[in-house]
Amino acid sequence: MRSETAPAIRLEDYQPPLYRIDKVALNVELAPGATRVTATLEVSRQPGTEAGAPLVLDGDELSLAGIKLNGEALAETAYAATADRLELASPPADPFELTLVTELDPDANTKLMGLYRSSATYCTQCEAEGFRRITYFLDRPDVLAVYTTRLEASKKDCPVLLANGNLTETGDIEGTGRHYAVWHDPHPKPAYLFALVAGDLAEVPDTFTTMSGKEVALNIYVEHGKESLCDWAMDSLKRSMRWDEEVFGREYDLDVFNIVAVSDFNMGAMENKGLNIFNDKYVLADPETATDQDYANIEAVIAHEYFHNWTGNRITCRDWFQLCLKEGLTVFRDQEFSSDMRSRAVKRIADVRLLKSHQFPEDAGPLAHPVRPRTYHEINNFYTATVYEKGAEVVRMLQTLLGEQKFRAGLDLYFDRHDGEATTIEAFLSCFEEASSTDLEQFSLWYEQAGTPVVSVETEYDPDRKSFTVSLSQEIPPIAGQKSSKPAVIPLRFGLIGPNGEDMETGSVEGANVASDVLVLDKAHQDVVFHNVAAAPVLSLLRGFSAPVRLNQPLHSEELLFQAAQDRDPFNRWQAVQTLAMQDLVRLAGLVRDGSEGTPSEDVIGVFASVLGETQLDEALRAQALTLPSEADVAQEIGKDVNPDAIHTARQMLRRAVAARIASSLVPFITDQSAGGTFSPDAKAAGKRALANRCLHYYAVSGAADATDLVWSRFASADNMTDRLAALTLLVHDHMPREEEALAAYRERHTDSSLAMDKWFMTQATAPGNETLHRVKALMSDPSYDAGNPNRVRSLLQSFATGNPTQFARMDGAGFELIAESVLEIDKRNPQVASRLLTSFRSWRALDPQRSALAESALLRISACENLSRDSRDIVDRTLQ
Ligand code: 0A1
Ligand code: ZN
Repeated sequence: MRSETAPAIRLEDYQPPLYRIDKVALNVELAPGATRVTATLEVSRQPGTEAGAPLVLDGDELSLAGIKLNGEALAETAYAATADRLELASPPADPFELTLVTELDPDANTKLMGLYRSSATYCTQCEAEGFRRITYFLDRPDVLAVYTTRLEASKKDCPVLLANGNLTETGDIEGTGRHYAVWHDPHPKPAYLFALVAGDLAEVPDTFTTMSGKEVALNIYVEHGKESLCDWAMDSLKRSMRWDEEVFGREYDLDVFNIVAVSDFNMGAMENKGLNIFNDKYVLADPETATDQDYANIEAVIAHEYFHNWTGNRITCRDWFQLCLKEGLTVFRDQEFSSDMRSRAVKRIADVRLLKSHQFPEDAGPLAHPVRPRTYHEINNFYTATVYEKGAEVVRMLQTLLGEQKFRAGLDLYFDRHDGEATTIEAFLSCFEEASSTDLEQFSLWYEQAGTPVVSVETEYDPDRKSFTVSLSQEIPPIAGQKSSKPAVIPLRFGLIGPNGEDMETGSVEGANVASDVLVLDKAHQDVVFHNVAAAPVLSLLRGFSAPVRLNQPLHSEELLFQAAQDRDPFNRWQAVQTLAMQDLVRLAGLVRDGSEGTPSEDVIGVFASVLGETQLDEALRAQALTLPSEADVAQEIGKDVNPDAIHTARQMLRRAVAARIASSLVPFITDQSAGGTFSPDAKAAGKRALANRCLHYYAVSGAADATDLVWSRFASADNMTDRLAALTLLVHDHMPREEEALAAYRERHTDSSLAMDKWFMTQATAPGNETLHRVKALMSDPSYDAGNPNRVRSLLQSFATGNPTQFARMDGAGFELIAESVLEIDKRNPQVASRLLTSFRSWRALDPQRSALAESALLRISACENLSRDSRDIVDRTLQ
């Protein structure tokens, strides 16, 4: 029997809860195999609820071992309990106390939702609907309760007992070898923010004094022996706490802030109140095992989870449709934090790269959905790039449209007005409307409409009138479930670059609302006329990527070359270089596909060569500019009939041509970095490494006689993971002579670090070439691989499916088959990891007919499977629709 699609949950059906639960007292008696949870709930009717209305609590794979009402055992006829539901047919009219006992087996919980064990540590994951796997509850974000949690466990196995809030009591249970701890969290919270941890962990302590002088104890808990890997995470935490005070006036509100790193975790991290639980990948770092990218990610994720304390925890979501209320806003906040810690331009480029490579394809394919979806079957599948990254772009546009001051005033009003509430996007936007006296009704379409708007631009300069006309139009291409769309409010940051490279002053402007350097496009078509423009300008539009749109602006290569050299907006300089490269890659890929000859454009090669010498730009920016669009980016630009092999060949051609042109200038950049000195993870030092490694990359590709020696020596002598991994990737991806030797040496060196071994798996899984598929299959039986650990699965299989376009979409269908089989296998134990892997098929319809037929048959195989999880059923159904 085919597994059934779960019923659709719709935003329009939202009803407030009939009952409230004001207090929760949990007593969790932890023991391997059998953990007993006693939950005492203070329940009362919501105003308007009829006396005796049934109380229906959520459960998931639960078994009820006891139930009492106001301390008295309840007759069997008074309730009905199944694994996923507990109903009291007619509860008392007055507030009452309901005591529930459930028995759990955390060791058998392979879904990593609810209470489970990672290595020997007990931990929880309750977002989105994991609390109902611990006890029966009104498991929805608009039921806010004050929690007191008593934990009890073997003192030897679990010396550390943690839960949300402040520690109020500890003690031994005489003669049993067991002990307990009681934690009280005074802040009412939804169940998805509940957490507990128990285990034998090392504590890394520190303190932070808040802006009002309160001392907060900070602790990071990790496996013993990993204490020295927590310095960067702790430093990032303290900087996040200070920054949120200085930039947004937000102070921390408990006596302790605990972070626990676990090695088995479905997502990146979780913002549980006062007890953040992290995938260890976003905590542990030292130069030996972490790249500069890892350091940047740790800084960003630590900040993200901490910032949730206000945007998510103090003010939470009314229902899961409002997920972007906390996620979009918190991503915006962590992006701003990283921009302040590092180079703003480089951070913006990295964020836009991520948006274009992850969110744009999502928005153009079968899994497209609005930033605030209107319907879902499985909420776990909506922790997407659209909700997170596009959600952050929408907040950024709000800031651009209102200006920084009014934006801040709106946010202050939001914090004041909604503190302690579970609220909505409408309430959020109202605060900005009021604080800025702006009507945001049309703006709110950004939350309602899926798809990426295409903004088309034509310009005309009239030398007699000295006027410059910009004709703009916007349209969202039709996507599944959305045939038509309304014009959005699109802030376009711009400049008119004059012949001398400076931005020109202009006279009056007609046809659009223009405030300083932002032009607002809010109609389907708009002609904007600039008067008193002294000479024909180059229009630099969408500076800083001021809106998440695709820009269709037909600039000649001379104009792009001019922009690449002159634009005072670093983002658009970078963008101009990318656009030039992209145009050439699309042209070359077309020629290769048709079996024709072609050579890369001299102009494009020239522009890359000139970037290297732009010493006034910082190294990180030059490294970004020297990076060609990825194969996936080119595939997206081509959009249909995609042939990944042709794209790969085209990209290799351009890469080699650039390398040949700049080879003779590269060595000083490469060796400059080997000079050594103490390692620092700061942005400046990381930028230098990035540029050096980019140069090493081109040197290796140039085929210079000593290229292998240079790459090998970088690999062998590197004193940090960034350099070592960059060299390893070149040796493996370009199949250089010492490839195997390097892989063996790396393995030998890092065999004890699973995070470093993830990079070893990923490097091999993303190597182009036919033999990769066999290698990936062999690696699945490697002793260091563990199919039950989400990080390992992501490093080997997810990176193969998303980072190796030619091999995933092999012409024999074996790449799709491997992923389909793996999805089916993983789905049995961990549906969330399986369904995420399955999303790698999302662009299958854009492939050429032969490949898309192969992808479809792999998808149909998955779809035909009996007992598919709700998570994977939802994704496969939508992908095939
Ligand atoms: N809220 C967390 C991420 C998270 C989301 C979903 C999860 O399970 C379905 C787990 C964690 C964050 O934004 O960091
Ligand atoms: Zn988040």
